[in-house]
Amino acid sequence: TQPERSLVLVKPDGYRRGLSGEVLARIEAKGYRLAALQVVEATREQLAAHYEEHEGKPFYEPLMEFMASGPVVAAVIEGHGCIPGFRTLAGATNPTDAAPGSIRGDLGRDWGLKVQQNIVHGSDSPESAAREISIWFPDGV
Ligand code: YYY
Ligand code: MG
Repeated sequence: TQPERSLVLVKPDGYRRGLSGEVLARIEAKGYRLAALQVVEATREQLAAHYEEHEGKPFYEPLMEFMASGPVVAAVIEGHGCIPGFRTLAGATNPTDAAPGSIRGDLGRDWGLKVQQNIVHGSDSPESAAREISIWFPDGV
């Protein structure tokens, strides 16, 4: 297989809770390389581009509001299989369902809100990864 890159976000809940280091440590412990890293407050435009596939869904507006509620850590990670590999590290979207050992399973929970606050985002395909990396790192990696 070819080495590949994925876009990872530590979402505002993870950042606020001081879990950025824990997430990055798990990525590095897995063996993926950090190719780019920044703390950033997302603009509405960035978030709209990032979540364009979800526009119109019931959780879209709460998701946008949540993602704009504070800084995120944006990272580009690199390694063979890192796109599906990070999805496995992250665990299921709903932290209640996420397996122990995963980031969402170990560190997340249901807070009774309109949107899942599930600590991390990871690209779901090579196409999404390329698109998302250009949104968060417009000057290149
Ligand atoms: O890729 P992943 O983050 O695991 O889930 P998506 O289906 O792409 O949804 C993006 C984001 O939206 C999810 O991380 C939380 C939120 N969300 C939600 O709050 N409720 C849902 N039923 C589905 C998604
Ligand atoms: Mg997704």
